[in-house]
Amino acid sequence: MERPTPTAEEVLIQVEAAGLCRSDLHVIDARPGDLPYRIPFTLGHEVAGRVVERGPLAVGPAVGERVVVHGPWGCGSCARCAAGADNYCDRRATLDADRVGTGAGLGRDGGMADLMLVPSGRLLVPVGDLAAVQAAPLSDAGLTAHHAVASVRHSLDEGASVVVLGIGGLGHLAIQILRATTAAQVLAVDVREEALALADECGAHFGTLLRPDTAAVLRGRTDGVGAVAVLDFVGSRSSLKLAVDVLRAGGELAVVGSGGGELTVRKPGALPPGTRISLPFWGTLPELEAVIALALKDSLRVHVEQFPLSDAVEVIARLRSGDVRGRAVLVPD
Ligand code: FEH
Ligand code: ZN
Ligand code: ZN
Repeated sequence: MERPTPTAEEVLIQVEAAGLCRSDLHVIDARPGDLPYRIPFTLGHEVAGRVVERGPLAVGPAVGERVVVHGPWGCGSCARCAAGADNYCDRRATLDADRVGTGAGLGRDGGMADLMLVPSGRLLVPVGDLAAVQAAPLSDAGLTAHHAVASVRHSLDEGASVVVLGIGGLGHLAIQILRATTAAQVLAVDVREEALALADECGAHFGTLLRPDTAAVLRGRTDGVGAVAVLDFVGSRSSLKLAVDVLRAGGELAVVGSGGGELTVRKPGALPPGTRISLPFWGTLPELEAVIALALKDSLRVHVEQFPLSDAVEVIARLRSGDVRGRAVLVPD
């Protein structure tokens, strides 16, 4: 690729690490035209690096600063973007219609590369001496997990129990964020023994495999009342059914995973009375700053499997087959 030249407010960063996300698989597998992106473009929406050149109108970190990129790129001027909530940009539909891309590695050239152009320095967060392979996953996996916890935090009073479904790149960080910022009892569920071992390392109070009696097992850990919140990082038919079966009345379900599952919302119906459902997406710039701050005070550690960028195709295959523990991160050769 040609070396990009930053103009106006743009900033060029030397990529030091780019995380691989399940959403990358959805982008790769999408039928032409399914996504609002012009192809080809470079993947990588979970990026850390160093500022190497700034356009004449650039703001934010200076040349030489090590940063992480806020990956959802909105219009930059609506009320949501002005507050750093590009993930909920008010003009998303227009941006999609114009096929200008929704962010780094999502219709715009991303960080599975040596260099990457960022539209504005406002999208960069300094990471101090945090290792790049730790910082990069925090910009998506960490930020999305933090945003999901924030969506249910108001329910997490003393004695509350939270179920975390899916202990992968996001789930293992959600466990750590819950333990670092709430007093909730954290109950972890996955289909792989090694994921439960990771849950335990991250501080889950209890972990169990997904089985026919898992709902009863989890209710048993809540004195029968159920979990006041469920964070579903899988989003499959079976994970959503388990969520409904373990939710306490008046509880919160945050569906983060894009596993293709569906829920019927009807009264009367299967959902407990008072259930609140959210579909949190990525996170805001202020939340990314909070996530980096948690990591800098050693309250958040990403379990990383690091690979050279040149092995990207093989690593994508490993992620697809469930053969990645924690988060896969690619480092330019
Ligand atoms: C990115 C783009 C589209 C859908 C979902 C995602 C998430 O990976 C962002 O956290
Ligand atoms: Zn992602
Ligand atoms: Zn906007």
